[in-house]
Amino acid sequence: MTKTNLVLLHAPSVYDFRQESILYGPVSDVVPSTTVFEMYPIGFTALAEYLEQHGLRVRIVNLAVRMLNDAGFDVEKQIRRLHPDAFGIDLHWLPHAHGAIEIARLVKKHHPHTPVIFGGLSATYYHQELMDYPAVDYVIRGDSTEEPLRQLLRCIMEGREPHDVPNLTWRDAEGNVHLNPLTYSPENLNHVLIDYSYVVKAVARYRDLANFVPFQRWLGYPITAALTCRGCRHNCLTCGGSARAFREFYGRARPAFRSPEALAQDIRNIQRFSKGPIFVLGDIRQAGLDHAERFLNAIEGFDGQLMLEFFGPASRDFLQKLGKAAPNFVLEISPESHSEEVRRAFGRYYSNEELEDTIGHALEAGCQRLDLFFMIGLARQTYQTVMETVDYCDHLLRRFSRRAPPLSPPTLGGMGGAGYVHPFISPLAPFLDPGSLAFEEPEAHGYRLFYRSLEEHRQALLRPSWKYVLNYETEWMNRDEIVASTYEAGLRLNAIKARHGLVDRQQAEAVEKRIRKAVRLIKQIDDMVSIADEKRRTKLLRALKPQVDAANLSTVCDKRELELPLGWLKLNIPKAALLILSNLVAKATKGFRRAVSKGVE
Ligand code: B12
Ligand code: SF4
Repeated sequence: MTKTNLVLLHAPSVYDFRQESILYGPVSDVVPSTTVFEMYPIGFTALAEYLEQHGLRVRIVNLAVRMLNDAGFDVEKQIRRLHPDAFGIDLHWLPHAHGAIEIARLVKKHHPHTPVIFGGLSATYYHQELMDYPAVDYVIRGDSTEEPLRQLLRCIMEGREPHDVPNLTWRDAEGNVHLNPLTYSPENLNHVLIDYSYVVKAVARYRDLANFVPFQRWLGYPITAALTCRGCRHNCLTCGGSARAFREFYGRARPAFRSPEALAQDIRNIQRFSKGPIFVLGDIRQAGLDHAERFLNAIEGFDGQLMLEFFGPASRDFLQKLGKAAPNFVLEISPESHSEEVRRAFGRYYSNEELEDTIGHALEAGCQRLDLFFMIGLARQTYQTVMETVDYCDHLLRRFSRRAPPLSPPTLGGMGGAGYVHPFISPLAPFLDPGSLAFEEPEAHGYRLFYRSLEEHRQALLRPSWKYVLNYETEWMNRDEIVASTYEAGLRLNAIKARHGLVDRQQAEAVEKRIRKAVRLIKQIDDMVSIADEKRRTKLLRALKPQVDAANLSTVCDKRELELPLGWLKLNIPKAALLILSNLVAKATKGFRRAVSKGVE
């Protein structure tokens, strides 16, 4: 078999979460991942596809998902078996600060001479500090690393020093650290392919599905994502992916958009192998209404489930056009708070009236379901305002009680079938994003930070409960209040959802039981933390592990509430096989054509 040039490893948030007793809390309740954050960055597939098109061999190994799925999975054995020219590890999300660095150490333990490359938004932010860890050799900065990574791999394979590789932070043989300029930041997103065709090919090539699965429940709920852009136009207060953060830390002056036609093609390509919902990441209106309408024209007639996120209200006219183009559409909006004052302080400038108009227009346009996300830990938000947000959810559920038309294809599986509006509330956790306005100027925005450096965050991830992991508190709520209001809001919203038939009685009872258990555990852990004798403290915390593990998943809501009902056929294996075959044929014909043209020469 041809040698693999690069292995991309995705680490769990905490290594080894299977041994540690940590009450992670509701940190991942509203994303598909568990608290291990086992989902790898969408960029893994773009990087792999790009490098393969340039003649390099790449393999993805999702260590986090393997560890989750198999308690006996031997990470070191897996790492020992791999022999690429280089390893790449993502530190995209800061919650991987512990796992990513530990995995780098293990790689160096078993392959001391193989380079370790880090990348992702958090790696970019902390690139200089990462050089203090001997297991990390290179950091490629920025949001578009396909081409710099290709150049670096060539240097590694040819034994050259990478002085000219853009965006690279590296250590030379004498131990000197070099910061190459952050100059590579493509204007648009048309140089990469983000349709998972690499994954489909690689699964067949390596006969290995287990390492490519993006998150634990994916085979049962194969949701995929299509990326509209890198960067953002907005400046939400707590977001490390804001326009300002991209400008100051990731080398991007303005967002890079994928052309609407290419985006529509990505979605159609995904539909060839997956019948699951496709989540279009980033508001399609960000590049302007013309751009959005070109997308609607290009996607016209799409019959799959398309989930779109709107960063703010939309007009009746636009929603009607959307409903016509993609009749099975689902929307996600994050008003963050019912309070217009809190929402404004966050950086979202619209009223509840505009929000409710949008909800109504969307329903009228045939929207199948509308998810609303509210957050806890915001500027100007008090315990009382959090509870009022929950009351507002009740109001919305009463106002929009009309059932959405049934989803097609047939509604089987999933949990979120009933109802139209689905509200969720969860804490800003575990970390306030580095690079966000609130992180960079905490006092000016009413935030107080507990940790700033990468090392502080790495260590914080080992604290026994999410209250101690949180890297911030606000002028309006301290850590205890953030935790308490989260659980109280969770209990109240759960009861409201049960009353409106969004969750059945059994499920609501299970959620309530889990929340009450988590509240008891938080208190017990607080008592243990104050024990001075470290040995005794550790022993008591370890004894709590079975209970902690049971309380860790889906705390303030059931994760399956996020899911749309699906038909029986979720992954279209015959079509995926056909896709692989057509790729192989295309490759062979290309080789044949090259040979023929060489012969002609
Ligand atoms: C889309 C998105 C998601 C999607 C992720 C889809 C996916 N699989 O990637 C979903 C909704 C699932 C999600 C979840 C989360 N997200 Co998010 N997300 C975003 C968003 C809106 C866009 C990200 C994006 O544009 N990616 C595209 C580019 C930038 O990344 P990429 O293509 O994947 O990778 C490129 C580079 O990063 C780099 N790279 C990445 N990995 C590697 C590895 C190597 C070796 C190399 C060389 C390069 C490299 O190269 C790639 C291609 O060139 C940003 C906000 C923003 N505007 O950026 C937040 C953002 C990235 N998310 C964030 C957070 C905190 C989270 C969560 C932790 C939230 C939570 N508590 O649940 C989870 C983590 C989920 C998990 N891992 O399990 C923060 C991260 C801040 C930080 N520094 O930690 C951001 C900045 C803002 C925010 N608060 O939402 N997110
Ligand atoms: S939270 Fe705000 S700034 Fe961040 S990606 Fe979303 S819209 Fe952009």
